[in-house]
Amino acid sequence: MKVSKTLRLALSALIVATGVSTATAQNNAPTCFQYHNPIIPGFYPDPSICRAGDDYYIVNSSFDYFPGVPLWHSRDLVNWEQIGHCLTRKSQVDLSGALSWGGIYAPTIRYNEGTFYMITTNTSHGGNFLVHTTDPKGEWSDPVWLEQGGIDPSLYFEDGHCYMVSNPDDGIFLCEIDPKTGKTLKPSRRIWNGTGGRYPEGPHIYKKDGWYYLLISEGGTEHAHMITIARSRNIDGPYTGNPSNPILTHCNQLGQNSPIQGTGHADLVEAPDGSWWIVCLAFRPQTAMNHLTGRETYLAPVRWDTNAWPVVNGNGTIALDMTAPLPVKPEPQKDFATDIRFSNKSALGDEWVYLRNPIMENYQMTSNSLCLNGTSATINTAELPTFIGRRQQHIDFEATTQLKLSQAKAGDMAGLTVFMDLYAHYDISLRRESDGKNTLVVEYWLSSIHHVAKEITLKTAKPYLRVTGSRDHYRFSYSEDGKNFTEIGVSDTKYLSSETAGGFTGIILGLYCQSASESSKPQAEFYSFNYHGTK
Ligand code: 6LW
Repeated sequence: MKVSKTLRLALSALIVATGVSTATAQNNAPTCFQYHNPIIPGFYPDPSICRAGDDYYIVNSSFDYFPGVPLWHSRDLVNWEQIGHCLTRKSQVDLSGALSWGGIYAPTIRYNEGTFYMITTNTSHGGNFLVHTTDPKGEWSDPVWLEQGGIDPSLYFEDGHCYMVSNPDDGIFLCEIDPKTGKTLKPSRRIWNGTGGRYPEGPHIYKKDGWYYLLISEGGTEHAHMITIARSRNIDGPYTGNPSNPILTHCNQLGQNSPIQGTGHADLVEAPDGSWWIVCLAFRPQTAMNHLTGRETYLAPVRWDTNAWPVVNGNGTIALDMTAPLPVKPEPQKDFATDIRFSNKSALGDEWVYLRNPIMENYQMTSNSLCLNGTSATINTAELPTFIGRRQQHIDFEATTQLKLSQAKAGDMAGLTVFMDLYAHYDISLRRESDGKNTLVVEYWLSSIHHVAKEITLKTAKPYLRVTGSRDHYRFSYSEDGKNFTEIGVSDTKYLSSETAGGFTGIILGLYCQSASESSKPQAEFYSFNYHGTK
């Protein structure tokens, strides 16, 4: 066939525009790019993804932290910028008394006819609900409460109908709802029990080429986690499982030596170029089988086999370093650092979270500090302590702050905590003594065990406190000048791990202030906070 010069030029322009190189276009293979997993490191579990035009959005569960449900945006699937949270008001998210097993569980985000929906469960107060907005960067609606129980609710929209799936009674149930009122329009019915793995959960429905696909997780969110899928020609079923299930797991021989474990709780998205992608959670064991950075968000390519079943990353496992035919050339991935000199001219980034519903008057930005007002609610309680932190997102990291404690009475404290939950945290803090002096204290709280590792009297009123994390240890040091640091404590990471401490969260590096008595109102001025990690 003779191809005119104009047509050849037009073809090469099209090839460039679609990101397919001339060399690979000839053999029909798309261009591959490298990226690094996790795409969102740190405690950002239960990812759900949707696309609106060229924009992708991810949400994660948030448990007892506020605001609830981190919301991320990307245009290339691998670089994610947090654009806020879906649940920013107590009327949307009551976390009173919530622990790290409670609060907000797995959310789903969907986009339908100009509106974004986020559906989730408040396991501590009220159960399943959804919120909606036309502007995901703005405020989301008040909750629309739903009747079907279970956890991990998801939505599927088709032809003016809105369907909800979740997992009451150890099975996947489907109903039709009115998303504006929450009323059930067609009663709940069981549509699949999974392949027999425990905890069938995390369901999502998709439609492709006349099939309804039902993707779920089984095995529980620990090492036996896996993704399975079933399909039906009818949304009500009957659903038939994929003979090749599970389509993603690391609990088999292929995954047993991977630095990534617990792959599960996934969601699929189709890119504008017709390629399919899966986001899932997984964790990185760092000291023996223990992990501390929480369950994180990973990305892998999906292709559809000749029998119309999805295949994840070729063999059903994922890797830290990935090469995949991303729909667009990605920007270099960012390193998730925080460098802040607190002042009322500097806004706190979206990485900062509070425990439960914060008492906002206890957090004030001054001209040169973030001033925390301590109360008698300590970080060892399920009350509302004065606590603000950001996630540990790397196994190797360093976090440094500088602070001053004032208006304090004997026993009042403020400092930096490596916080898994109220029962498991390591703290480096200032404690006011009855003679008015400050003692620098390193202490380890592990359930019924409380160990004071070091107490030293300081000359400076404004010390720098530092924690350095590595696979096996957290090291605590301080400095009087911000340059020369002296190590004063080291403890094992494993005792704070999810495997030992439990809960669904990961380590948060928290700044806190608390009083030893009702009558005392200490203030801690934090001047700066720096967090850097390498992997
Ligand atoms: C979540 C469930 C799960 O709701 O753990 O890993 C639960 N999957 O689907 C809490 O994250």
